[in-house]
Amino acid sequence: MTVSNKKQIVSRKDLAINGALPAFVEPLHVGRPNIGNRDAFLQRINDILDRGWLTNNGPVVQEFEQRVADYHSVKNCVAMCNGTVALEIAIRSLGLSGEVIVPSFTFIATAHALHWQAINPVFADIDSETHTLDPVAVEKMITSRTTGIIGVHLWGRPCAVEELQLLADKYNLKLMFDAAHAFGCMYKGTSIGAFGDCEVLSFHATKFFNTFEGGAVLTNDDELADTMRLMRNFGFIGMDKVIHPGTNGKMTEFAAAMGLVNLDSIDDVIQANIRNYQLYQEELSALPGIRLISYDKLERNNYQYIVMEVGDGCPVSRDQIINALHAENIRARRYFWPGCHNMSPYSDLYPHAGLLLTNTQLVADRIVVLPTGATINAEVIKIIFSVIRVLIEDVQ
Ligand code: T4K
Repeated sequence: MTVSNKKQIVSRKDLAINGALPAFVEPLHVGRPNIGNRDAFLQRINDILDRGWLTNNGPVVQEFEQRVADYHSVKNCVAMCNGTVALEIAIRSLGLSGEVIVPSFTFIATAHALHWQAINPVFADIDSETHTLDPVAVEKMITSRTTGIIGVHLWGRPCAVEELQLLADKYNLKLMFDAAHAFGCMYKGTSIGAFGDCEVLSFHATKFFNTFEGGAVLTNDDELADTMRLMRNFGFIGMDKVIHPGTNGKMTEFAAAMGLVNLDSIDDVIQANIRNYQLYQEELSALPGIRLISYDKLERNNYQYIVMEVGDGCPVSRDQIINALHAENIRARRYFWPGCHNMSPYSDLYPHAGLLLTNTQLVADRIVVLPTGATINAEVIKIIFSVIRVLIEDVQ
């Protein structure tokens, strides 16, 4: 099945001339949604409207949960209204309290999901190669108040899951993963969803796989899944009986319909992302001090993030590159600069956290995330690189 994204990029002949370089008429974004077959989606929406069952664990959500669980070879998928609420519910269902160790180099939702529940996120440093939690740094941050660890599979690259599990076992801690970027990704042949006590997906519009807004918790623990199902529906069991504290974390039937349609075109999206990654890689060889992060070719990955590191050997800074790209309407991003520890409220709560986050600071200052997805092609990638090349040549 083909991916029917609205064509966003105009062809080169339509590009306006801005100095020596063609500029994009429409902004070229990171995070353009991958949208599956439109007719199939509209058919599903009509069916939902005819049925008159819009939310509250309807048949489409149930079908969606089964398909996502099967895709990840995991026993339970508990669908939620977004990834942040899924994180909050997972954290609460595991009984986390006191301090929980997380990376600072992540989207702010990872830390906020803890702070929102009066739990202190304790930031541990990352490995500068993998960009995920460094288990040695994690161990140094464990105190008597620590109850858990949340690893983040950043860019879809799995954390050091085995080492983190050893630490969790050694110190009797819960271990969960923020797998917001890691839909369908694998580690040593095992799909995301099977690691730790549970793993949390995000289906936000900008993600590899989207349901407009949405999220889910994957777990092989049936009891935990049952608790989360209660918690996402106010703790209701039956019509009049509440047996657990809860909130409203439910996914709508419309969101699930979007997800089911997008699942059908997921292989096309991966192929487009891999093709783009390879094209970016080819262009990159000409540029000094710049490299793309790598993905393990032996493992399934969604290649949703084209992450460029601007190293010391590059004659221009990361921010000069970002500014040059933005001037050409290419909206590259500095995800996840400047790190959660430098954002409110954490910069006030832990003003000295940066002292122990050397790699986090180093990596956060180096990253440029470039556009990818089905709307990007070889011509666009060449233009993006010519913007960077011209900038570098200008200073050399
Ligand atoms: N954990 C991690 C590690 C995460 O990365 C995230 C979310 C979460 C947890 C929380 O999951 P959710 O609660 O969101 O399900 C975006 C997303 O809002 C956020 O979901 C995502 N991470 C984060 C990495 O990126 P922004 O601030 O970059 O969003 P925004 O509005 O600037 O959109 C980015 C670009 O995407 C825009 O330049 C244009 C494009 N776009 C965006 C939307 C919403 C579209 O083309 N169409 C759209 O509908 O945060």
